[in-house]
Amino acid sequence: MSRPHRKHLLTSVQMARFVAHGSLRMDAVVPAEMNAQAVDVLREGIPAAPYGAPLAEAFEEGSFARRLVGLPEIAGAIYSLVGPDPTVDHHAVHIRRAREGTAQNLHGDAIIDVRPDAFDVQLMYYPQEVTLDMGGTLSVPGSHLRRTNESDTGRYQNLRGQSRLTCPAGTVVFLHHGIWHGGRRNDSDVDRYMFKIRFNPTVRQLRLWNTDDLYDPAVAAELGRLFPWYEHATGRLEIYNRVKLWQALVGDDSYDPDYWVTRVTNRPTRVVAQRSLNPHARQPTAVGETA
Ligand SMILES: O=C(O)CCC(=O)C(=O)O
Repeated sequence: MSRPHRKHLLTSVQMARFVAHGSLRMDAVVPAEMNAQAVDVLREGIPAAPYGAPLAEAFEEGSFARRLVGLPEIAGAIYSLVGPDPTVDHHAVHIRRAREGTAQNLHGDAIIDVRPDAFDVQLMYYPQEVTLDMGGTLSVPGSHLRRTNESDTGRYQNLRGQSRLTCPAGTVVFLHHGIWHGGRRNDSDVDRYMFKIRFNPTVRQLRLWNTDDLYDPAVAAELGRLFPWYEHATGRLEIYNRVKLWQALVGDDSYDPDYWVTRVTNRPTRVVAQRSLNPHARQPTAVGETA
């Protein structure tokens, strides 16, 4: 995968928004002629690839999936998030059948994955317009760094601030691997299709995006965002977690706009104690004492 043109890379503010929300949405980014082919292609199925196949091997040159990930804005976002030459962890076509009668519970994909300084990205492509009654994917902004295990999250229902995706045809959403999400019940008469690809990075996720706006105050504003479902105190841990992630992404351990990380990682190593632990050793005279 060659480096996309700078104008297609994400900005620092977009990256910070991804780090805070755990997702990034690109409305109608796939052209209409591809969307028109997509449902037939997805219905037929995308050929399977072994876990961790290089992108170039997972999807044949010229195939629908390859053209999808090669669209300039999509390639730019993938590069910004996971870098060049990611591997395809797995991919799947998800169909919510018309009037199917059931919904998926909230879940995270895979197992508990608490990497504080790296992440996988899941691309979700919606070839059709998704209306509210088509059961667009439910997701919980800011849930991706919370430490819960896969389907155990299903015990939570209707969190304040959760979002149900409605979108125009050709929309792509990028999700952090940990985000809580689930397909909703499709109450419409139309089968709803979504194609998902999970990418693993093969390089350190370090300043891969367009960093021209790295010091824009909007970056800190994004990273400090609170979401309505957060508890008063535990919610602050999310800010801490995302500042740690941002520090890793920018390669600067001193970045800490609200001092949350500095405070709890403060373990100075300079020793000024003068008294020896050995009771027989001659102890130095304390300052101000007469010998
Ligand atoms: O169909 C959907 O909207 C989401 C499905 C999904 O992401 C999953 O099964 O993990």
